[in-house]
Amino acid sequence: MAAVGFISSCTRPLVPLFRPRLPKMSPSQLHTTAGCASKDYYEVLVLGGGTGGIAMSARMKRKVGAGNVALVEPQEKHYYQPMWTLVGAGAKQLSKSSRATASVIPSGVRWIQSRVQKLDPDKNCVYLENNQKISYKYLIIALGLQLQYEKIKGLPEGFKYPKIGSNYSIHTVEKTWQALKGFEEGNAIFTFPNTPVKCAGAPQKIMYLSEAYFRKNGKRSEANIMFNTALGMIFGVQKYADALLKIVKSRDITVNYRHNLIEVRADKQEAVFENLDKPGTTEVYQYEMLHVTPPMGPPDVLLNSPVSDAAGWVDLDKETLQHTKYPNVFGIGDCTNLPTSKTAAAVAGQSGVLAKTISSVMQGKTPTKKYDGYTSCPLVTNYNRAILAEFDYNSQPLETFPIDQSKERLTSFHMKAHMMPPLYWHGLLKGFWGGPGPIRKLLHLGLK
Ligand code: FAD
Ligand code: UQ1
Repeated sequence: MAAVGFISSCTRPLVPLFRPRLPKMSPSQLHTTAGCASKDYYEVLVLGGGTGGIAMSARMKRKVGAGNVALVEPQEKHYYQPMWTLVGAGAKQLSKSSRATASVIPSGVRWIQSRVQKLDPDKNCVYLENNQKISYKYLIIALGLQLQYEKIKGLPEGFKYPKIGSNYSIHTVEKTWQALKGFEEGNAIFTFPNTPVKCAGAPQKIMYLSEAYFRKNGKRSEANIMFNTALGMIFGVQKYADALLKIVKSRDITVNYRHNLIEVRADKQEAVFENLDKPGTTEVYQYEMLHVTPPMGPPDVLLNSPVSDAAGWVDLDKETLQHTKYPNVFGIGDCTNLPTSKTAAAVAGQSGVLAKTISSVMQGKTPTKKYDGYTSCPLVTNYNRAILAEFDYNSQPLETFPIDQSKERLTSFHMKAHMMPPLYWHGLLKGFWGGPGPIRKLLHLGLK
């Protein structure tokens, strides 16, 4: 729990004239609250220390200076989630995907290690655990989304059994690799739920990797591979959907559309799907391997919150990322209702625009910079190939490189597996990477 002091109202408290001299601290200690003088008002308060929260803390610290930005995040570790696709396929180690939260919080940004319980934007404050109140001038909400395994009957307890895994959670991603390695013969089933998800390509990336693994290990003829998706299409952008449909056909993968996982009987290795086109009808599939993509939704704290829309997502202007009702409130990433695909690449594009929006608001100007919905999904299709999907709010391709990115390429795989992690840790999280827009413009100079 953070040792941040209490004030009785949400108005700005007096700054103490004297603070005790603090002993020299290591970088990680600098971010802990223990032993540090505490405040309960910040010029910028950031909720959530994932991709968007850390990136925006770094940008805001540069803007308003050390000591004026605080970040609320309960977890000791920060994860580079995009690596989990490769962890589930046995190509990377889980330990390589994490760093101590203290080490990714920019110096000069105060880490309040707690959980937001309530937002009160009419009074410019939030409440944390133990009813601790923190006030702000500007608020950035970056709370991510919530995994809802419990919405599937038999989960999460079914993960105690073998043959089932899920790349979406730190607790289950290594089980995917166990299931893949232990595959003997039968159905290998990959699911996609009936809710918005983060990285909408990830549910099928692990399927292509599994197919390649079976081929490499002489198991392919024993495997009946199925993509059971609640959606009615394989991917939301026509250009990449066409490429993926060719791949599933050539690799003899069955796609069952409008099939929504509702129950797992892990003791019997059975998965139950509802057919969304025939309400009330269910189909039971025996599995030898099951990869579950769970239903997802907004974090509990946002449900019925004044900052959220009816579904619970933070309600933003889709171009400026400013809140539709509270002009000093902003949002970024998976917790928002921005109508684009939820990815770290989208967070990168949003972070550059949001920094400009906040700058304008701070100067009393109308924000002019516009987010175009940029998002990207490197669709890994093999242990050395990927399709690099990049697109905008209109589901139109917005490709960085002047080549056909819908082709499976070694270069796209290298970019995903080897270039993205350093770009994430040293560019995006430090507030220097706002997406590939400038590179795209440069590479397309002179092209139509
Ligand atoms: P997060 O990074 O999830 O951060 C949310 C933070 O809020 C967390 O740290 C959480 O602890 C904190 N929090 C939650 N509730 C509270 C609370 N009440 N109080 C305080 N803090 C709270 N993206 C890509 O661009 N490319 C990819 O290839 C890619 N692949 C992916 C593969 C997988 C398997 C997964 C799981 C994700 C992938 N993504 C990919 C998606 C990407 O990781 C996310 O979209 C991105 O991390 C979202 O950032 P965020 O800041 O919105 O949320
Ligand atoms: C990206 O910017 C990003 O965030 C750092 C990702 O998340 C890890 C991505 O997966 C991708 C593809 C991008 C976009 C970057 C380029 C160079 C196309």
